[in-house]
Order: sequence, then structure tokens, then C-alpha cells
Amino acid sequence: MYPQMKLQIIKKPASLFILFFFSFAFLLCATLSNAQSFGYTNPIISGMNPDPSICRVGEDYYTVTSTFLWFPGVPVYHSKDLVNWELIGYSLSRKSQLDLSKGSGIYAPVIRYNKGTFYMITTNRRNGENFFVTATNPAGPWSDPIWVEMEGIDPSLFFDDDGKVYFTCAGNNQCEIDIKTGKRLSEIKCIWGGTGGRYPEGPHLYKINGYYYLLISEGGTEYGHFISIARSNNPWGPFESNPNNPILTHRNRNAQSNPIQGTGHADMLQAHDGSWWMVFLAFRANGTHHHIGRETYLVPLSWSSNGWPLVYNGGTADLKMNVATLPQKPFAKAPEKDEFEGNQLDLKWNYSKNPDVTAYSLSDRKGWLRLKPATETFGGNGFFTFIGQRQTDLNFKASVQIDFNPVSENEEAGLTVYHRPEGHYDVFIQRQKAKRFIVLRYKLGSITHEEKRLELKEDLVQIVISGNKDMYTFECVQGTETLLLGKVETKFISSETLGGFVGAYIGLYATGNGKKSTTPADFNWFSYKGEDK
Ligand code: 6LW
Repeated sequence: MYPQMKLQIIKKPASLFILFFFSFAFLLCATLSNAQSFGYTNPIISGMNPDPSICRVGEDYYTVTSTFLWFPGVPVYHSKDLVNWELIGYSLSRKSQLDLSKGSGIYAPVIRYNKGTFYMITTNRRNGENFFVTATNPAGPWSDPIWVEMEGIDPSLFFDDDGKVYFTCAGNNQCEIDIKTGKRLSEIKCIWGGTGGRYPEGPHLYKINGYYYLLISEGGTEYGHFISIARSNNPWGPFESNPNNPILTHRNRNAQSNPIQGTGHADMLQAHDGSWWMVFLAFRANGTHHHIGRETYLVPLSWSSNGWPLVYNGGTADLKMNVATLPQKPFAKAPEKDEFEGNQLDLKWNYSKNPDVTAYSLSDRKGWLRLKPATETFGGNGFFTFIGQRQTDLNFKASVQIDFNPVSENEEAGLTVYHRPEGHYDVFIQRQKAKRFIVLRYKLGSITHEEKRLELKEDLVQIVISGNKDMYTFECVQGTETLLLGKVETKFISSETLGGFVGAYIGLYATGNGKKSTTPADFNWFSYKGEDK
């Protein structure tokens, strides 16, 4: 039978050709799908996404970032190539996990995977409390919090081969914990003082080639930020500082003109093809200010012959990275326009603190998002009706169609660039006597300035906010007429001006300004067009 078959194939040159062709095509596809890609753009996760932490499971990568007073908290991003990222869920999406009624919310998170379970550990800054949640699917659901018997921001977890779990936090203070209960199992020890920079923080312990490496951030989260590393034979030290620290910083002259500044708070990992990478936070500086928050960046690593990591280009990063990457597998681009159809809001939307969910409806008026005004003034200290998404680009255009007919003068609803209660620019509709007005207001600390007030003639109005690195522009469209309301500098709502750790959001809100109000504000669609990439 075998010799006969062989004979037959050889007798048919067409079959031979087809066989050869398909084998060749198969080999080509296999090679191409494993081939490296080249080049990418930083930041890899843009808009306010600081303190990134990353883990890998097979060929899947997951990153989490800090969220402060935004709800839900700690987004989980997924990637197949480290370059393209997709938001798949949040690790803190219930009040039982995240109570934002006091304090400054969620600081730096860490994501780790161990034996089939994902762990996300972070601090809720009510009293500096640390906790972790677990999941088998990183998109959720995540467990209720397991509180850790140790204080200090920037908690990190390290699962050692012998089953011990180390908890390390800012100041490089460490203890062993029981990963089932969060109980402390050892004394607390400062394992390394760092290289002398202020705020040694964001520590991560790893075991690589038999060494325990401790990667930390120093210098504070501003222009002096840098990353250093030390190693030891023992997770408790003593740690030997890398003679070439810092391994990544833009605080020096070689990077003084780089638009990326404040490089720090990093995490590193080995990709499935054996290459090494580091994620870290930085901001896009415009002169001395930045306003869209600290974002997530990526750089490749290599190792020196004596076992220290070397970061790309002498410890720097670029917006355009001309390096080989994993084969790139981009996700479908999210649509620019949100039509508010369906019965769930897109994952991108966030609330300020824990929302009163009854104040938001996609069903009261089909195809519209209805906001029911809170009594609390927008930007006040309590809970206000607001929903927003990150400003992810310096150059962008956001617009919304709003139907709002206030019945009393205290009511307002509109579109805003919101950084924090101390700084936001708002375009809103308000009634005065029998007339309806569109108003542009700037709120900066104790200053409240009304820039423009125009009478409205049409019921349906479009509000447009666009921006470039220097200025925001505010417009209103009534019928076919576009009215310029004003322009203002971005730098007044920057982190340098306002303080804090967050960045600009674009959002929709409705408020009764201290009085009970029942007039809803309806939004037909919201569109965001980012123009940076
Ligand atoms: C975070 C600290 C930091 O806890 O900023 O830049 C703090 N680094 O590590 C808040 O994001």
C-alpha cells in the first residue's frame, strides 16, 4: 500500500504542487504570526493611568492603575503584545470593595498572578488601609477585600517558590503575610534605604536567576522622579545597590527637552518570547505644567553581563519607540460616538466617588442618558451627579447633545473639563426668569469666574469642548449656528496648579446647587475624538 501511494503522488505533479504550496503557505503564516513587530507610541495607556503594575499569564498581559476618588476603581487592561491595551473591567466595582465616603481614595495598585488566582493589592486612603481582592477572571468578578495587617502606601506582593508571600510597601518596609487572611506572619523590616532620593516607594520584589531584586521609585512623583534597583540572596537583604542606579530617569540634562517627564513608579516582567519590559508612569509636560495626569509608558530592558537591568537608551523613554516588539495584535478601535443605546454604560465611564445609581438612567428615555440632579453642588465635597471619562489626548474634541429645560434658577446641567473639585471648566444650561442661558464658568480654587452667558433659542443644544496642549475652546451649537463661548489655558487645571495625583476628565453633570431638584438632564449622545496618535 505505501509504495503504491507514493507512486500515485509522484505520478500527479499537480497534487505535488498543491501539497508543496500549502506547506509553504502554512510555514509562512506560522513564521509571520510569531515574527516581531516594530515600533510603538508612548504612552501605551493614555489619560490618567498612574502607578502601573503588570503581570503575565501565558501570552496575556494585564495592567492595573490607580484611581483615587473615581468609581469603579482600579481598571484592568488586557494586552496580547504589551503595546495595544483594552479595558476589560475594574477590580473594585462594588461599595463593599471600595467605600469612597472619606479620604483620598485608591493609591498605587499591584496585580499578580499565582497558581490560578489573580491578586490586586492597594490602599484605600481613608486611614491608609491596605487590602487585596482576588479573581480567577481578571475581568471580574473580584472578591470582597481581605485586609492586610500592615500600613503604608504602595503595597506589593511577592510569591516566593517556597510558598511564602512577602508584602512590601513604601519605605521598603516588608513583612511576610498569610495570603488567605492578610495576617502578618513576621516582624516588619525596612529591607533597603534606597539610593538617597526622597520618598523611596512603589517597591516590587522579584526573583530572577536566583537573586531577589528590589525595584523601587525615588525622588517623588514630579520632575525628580527616578527608578533604582538592588539585589540580594535573601528576601530580607542585605540588598546591594546597582552601581549604575538610577536605571530610568528624565531628571538629567540628557532628557531635559524630552516631552516625557516625571518618569517613575515602575514594574517589570519577562514577556512570553523571553524579552524583558518595564512599565512606568510619566507625564507629558508642557513647559512646567501637565494637565491630563500621569500615564502608563513602556520601555524594553536588557541585562548587563553582571546581572543588572539596562533600560532602553541609557534609562530614558521616547514618545516614538523605534524598537522591536512582540507581534502586535491591536484591538478594534472604540467608536468615537456613544449613542447611549443598550442598558449598560460603556466601561469607560466613571463616577466621582460611590454613585447614587438611581441618578443615572438609560431606560427612562430610550437612546438617551438621563442624569437626575443631586442636591449637592457639582464639585462639592459630597456625592454629586457626574459621569466622565479620561481626557486621553492633548489634542481632542468632545461634544454632547443635551436636552435640558430647567424649571428653577438653581438647576444646571452640562459638559465639563473636570480635574478635581478645586479646578474645572464648565459649560452648562441655566434658567434666569423666563429665559434659558448657556454659561461658561471657570472654577479655580477660591475663584469662580463667569466667562460668558448667552441666551438660548433652541431646545436641543450641542456643547463642544476641544483642546490642544495649551488651550481649551468652548463652543455651543444651536441649529446651524456655532457660537464661541471662550478659550482658556490648560495649565490652570494642571497638577502643578491644583495639586493632587489626578488628571483631566471630560464629563456630564446635573445639579440642584444645594436645593432639591427634580428636572432631569437628557443627553442624546457623547462624542470624543482623540487626535494624539
Ligand atoms: C503613589 C506613589 C506615587 O502611591 O504617587 O508616583 C502616589 N508615585 O508611589 C500616588 O499615585
